[in-house]
Parts: sequence; structure tokens; C-alpha cells
Amino acid sequence: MAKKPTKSPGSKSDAELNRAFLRSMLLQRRFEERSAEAYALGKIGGFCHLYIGQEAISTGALSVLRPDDYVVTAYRDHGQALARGMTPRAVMAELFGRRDGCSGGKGGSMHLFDAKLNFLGGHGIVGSHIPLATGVAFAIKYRGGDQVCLCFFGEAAVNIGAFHEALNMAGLWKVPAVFIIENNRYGMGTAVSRAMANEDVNARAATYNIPAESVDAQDVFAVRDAVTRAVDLARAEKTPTLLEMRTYRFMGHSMSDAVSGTYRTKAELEQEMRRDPIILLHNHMTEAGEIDDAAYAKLDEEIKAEVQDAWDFADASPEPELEELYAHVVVD
Ligand SMILES: Cc1ncc(C[n+]2csc(CCOP(=O)(O)OP(=O)(O)O)c2C)c(N)n1
Repeated sequence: MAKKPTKSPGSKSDAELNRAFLRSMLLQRRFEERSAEAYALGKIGGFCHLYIGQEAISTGALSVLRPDDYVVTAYRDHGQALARGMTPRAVMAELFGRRDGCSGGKGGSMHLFDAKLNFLGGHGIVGSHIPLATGVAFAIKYRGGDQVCLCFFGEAAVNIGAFHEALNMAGLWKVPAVFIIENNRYGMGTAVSRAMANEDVNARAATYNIPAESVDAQDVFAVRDAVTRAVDLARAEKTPTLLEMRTYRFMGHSMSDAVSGTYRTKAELEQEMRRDPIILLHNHMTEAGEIDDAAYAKLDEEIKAEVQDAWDFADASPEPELEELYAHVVVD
């Protein structure tokens, strides 16, 4: 955490940027803590995968993008949706299955979409969206644009055929995509070492002639630096990159899993929680004299109020009408 952040061209000072990062990560954290509570109260149905512990990835990576760039992601999508600029109200209403949710209440936790933000979801089938990202990036190049497409997925998706087909084509056609592996070391209840013949996920990149990098993803500055390099390469030279973000999820796989699960030790979890990305950034800002306890507490209170507002909004929003059942759905 010694490094200074890379600033956006002509934008915020380091202190302002750090504060924006802290705000973004805390918003995701508080939002999901309340989501867990809402799930336990039965206000959220279906699946719900929390992102707690991984917030430096969404925050650092999406801070690099322009509004006209594209984002495609998997089912652990709340943090990325918020970091991309979706409102807590629209996300919470979607989790509650209500009409004012970003997908009209019919998508739920795993299917957050916002076409205006070029946020292309929220996909529940492991690895299924990676070819979509290659397709989006191909379309950008075909049309002569200079946008990029960022694609997030878990390390288990690296074992899926779609990953290999998509990376082969991306490498062959040289499309402006950045593939981000969020390596939290577990796919559901299975450790990487029990599921992968070669745990070096970046080794796959060389097969497809794609550059790769591994990043300490609890450090928001390291994430931002690596994604800046990859996005610059994609924009200028239409070269894709594979980035392994080394992280850890603090919660179970989903709300159907215990908080820690039975597949890892409590000691491991406690050890990893010492590298909470929010604590690391907070410590850095405290040492730099950019925040004190009172300012942190005030920020936290503001964010908690914003999340409470999202909860109230979602609770008051009506359910979708019955006639909506077949709208936007392929039924034949
Ligand atoms: C093709 C497919 N197989 C199995 C599942 C069931 N499943 C859902 S999540 C998951 C684990 C994925 O782990 P990873 O990609 O590492 O992401 P993480 O949950 O750790 O973020 C599995 C096996 C699925 N959704 N799709």
C-alpha cells in the first residue's frame, strides 16, 4: 500500500481520489451487509452472492473506465454495479424483486443490467459471459471505436470451455478486452488446489498470445495501476490482457452457504480479514493525514443513511404486474 494512485487525466488530487475510493468501497460493504439482513428477513429471494472482501477490484478497475466503455460480469455483481454508477435504490429494488429495480424486478441479484451505463450484466452460468465480452470488444474494433470491454469472472471460470474459446478468439483477432479473474481461491466450496491441474491461472494467457499480470487485489492502487496499463493497451493497440486479481471473499459462497463455510479454517479467514481492502486504504489515508476518526465516522454515517434510503425505496416499490411475466422473455 506504499504506492500512490494513478490519477485520471486532469482530474482529482490523490486525496480526493483516495476519498472517492474509500466512499465507493464502504458503500459496497454497507450495501451488502444490509442485503444479507434483507435476505435473512425474506425480503430477497433466490440467489444472492456477496462481494464482501473483493471491493478493491470493482473500485480500482472501474475508476479507470470512460462512460462509453463496456462492463460484463458474473453473478457476484452488486459491487461492480454500484462502482459503475448504478444507484443503490435501483440495485436494492432489483434484489427485492420490485418494479423499480434495474431489471424491472425480474432479474434479481445475479442479473443487474443497465444499458445506459453500458453495464451488460450480471450472468449466472459460470464463464458464459466471457464470449460475450469478446464479441462486444470485436464489435468495438469492427466499428472503429476506441472503447474497451472489461470482463469480470471467478477463477473457476478459467476451467470452462467458453473461457478458452473466448480468449483464443480475443488473442487471434486482437480485440480491446480486459479479462479480469477475481481469484478468491474458492469456487463454491472447492479450493483451487482441488479443482485445477495448474493453479497458475495466468499460464493460460500465453497459450492465446495474450499478456497477463497478477495483482495484489486487496490494494486498490495496485488494481487501478494494472487495469490502467491493460486499458491503455486495449485502447491504443487493440491488445487484450488477462489480469489475475488475487483476493479473498470474507463471506460464504452465497447466502445458502455459512458465513465461513466448512471448506476453510476459521484461522485462514481471520488471517485474510487482516488484509481487508477498506482497512488498508483507511490506514493509508490516516497515515497521510487525509482522514481522521471523526471524518471517517461521518462518511460511514452518510453511507449508512444512503443504504437505508435504498432499502426504504425498495420496500415501497410495487412488485411487477402479472402481465409483465412474459415481457422481455423468450418463451417459444
Ligand atoms: C456452468 C456452471 N456450472 C456450475 C454452476 C454452479 N456454480 C455456481 S457458482 C460456482 C462456483 C464458481 O466459482 P468462481 O468462478 O471461482 O467464482 P466465485 O463464486 O468464487 O466468485 C458454481 C460451480 C454454474 N452456475 N454454471
